[in-house]
Amino acid sequence: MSWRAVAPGRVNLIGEHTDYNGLPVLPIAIDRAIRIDFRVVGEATVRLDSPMARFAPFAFQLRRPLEAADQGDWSNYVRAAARGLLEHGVELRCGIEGTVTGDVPIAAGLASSSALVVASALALLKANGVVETISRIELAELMARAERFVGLRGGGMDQAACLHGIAGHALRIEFEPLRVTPVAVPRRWRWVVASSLVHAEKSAGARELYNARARQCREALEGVAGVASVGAGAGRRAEGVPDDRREERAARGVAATKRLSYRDLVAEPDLDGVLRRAGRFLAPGLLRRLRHVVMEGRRVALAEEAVRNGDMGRFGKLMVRSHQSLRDDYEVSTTELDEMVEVALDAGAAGARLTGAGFGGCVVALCEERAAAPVMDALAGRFYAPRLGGPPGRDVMFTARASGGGRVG
Ligand code: NG1
Repeated sequence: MSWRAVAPGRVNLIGEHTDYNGLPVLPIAIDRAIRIDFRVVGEATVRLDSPMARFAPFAFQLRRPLEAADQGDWSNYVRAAARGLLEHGVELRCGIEGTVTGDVPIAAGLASSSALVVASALALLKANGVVETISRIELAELMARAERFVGLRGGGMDQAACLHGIAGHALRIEFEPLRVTPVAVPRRWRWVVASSLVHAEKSAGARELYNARARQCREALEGVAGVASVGAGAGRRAEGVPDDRREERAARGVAATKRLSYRDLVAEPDLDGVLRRAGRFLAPGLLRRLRHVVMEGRRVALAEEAVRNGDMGRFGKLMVRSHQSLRDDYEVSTTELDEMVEVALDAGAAGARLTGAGFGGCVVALCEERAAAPVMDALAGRFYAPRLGGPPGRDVMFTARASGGGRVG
């Protein structure tokens, strides 16, 4: 008897590089997925292959400690899922044998890696008859932790989106604790996804750039703890600590008494004031990282409100601001991504931005139904034709539909 585990990729609509800072994101799960067709085997072994030449067949034992293969080896995503389950105490007595296929573009910021991790976990749970023993939220959290085994200090957006997708809905995902709230997207809007043709391999080059951003965010938060009034409770100044004293403490790197979080900062009524004061102590690069994260956190809330009000024009404007901030403050955009955003907006998109971690990958453009074709034509003519010498394939540019989450059966 054979089974199939399916896990979708995702397109993040807004809320970029906020998840690992404990702030919400707003992605959709898409109608492109990683699939594992498998049969259950009586021994605790995983044996998988793929029709794609770059993915060599592999096998490993479901036994602790489960060692990683070489960096960049695709089996590491499957090993990560298995290791996550084993370390959680799931008994994996049976293994799987099968084939991995899929149509989520790889290294494109569309969470193909998390889709493979989640599909692997679903297959292993099914093989051992324990799918129902673990909730989707629990599995999303577990797989987010497990994927870090591959090296990216990522947040939990991708695994949660992959497991909680709902057709026609964006997903507001909050962290600590993980919570997913569906938000219906008005029907006549389309999400055009277009690749910059630059791969951002998170298991290789882009990994260090990504992890460095996460580190800088932590440093920036520590640096600002002394100048934010929010350490003593959102919206209030720390009582009994005069401004100059607090600034002096910050200058010496002394953290405020309560540990400050990005969530505190986003809730701060005088955020401009905090950022101004932070500018006196933080290195300019760290200030820019901090500013992106907190302003992006605010944009997610505004964007959600816009969708709920059916005001997609406003949503589009927030996407544009998000892109500018990722370009100027977070410095994860590329000239290709910037150019594509310009072309899409010029051709009538209501909004456009890079999606995923950046350093290459894709843009997502929000288009009214009738604007989708002109936007795609403009990207084909102005961006792809000079680079590809012809029209882009379906792997390079497509419209993404908000779709259902991972499943096995
Ligand atoms: P992509 O671009 O799909 O690798 C990464 C992280 C997300 C999130 C985004 C940036 C992983 C698996 N994915 O996504 O958690 O931080 O970057 O918003 O770590």
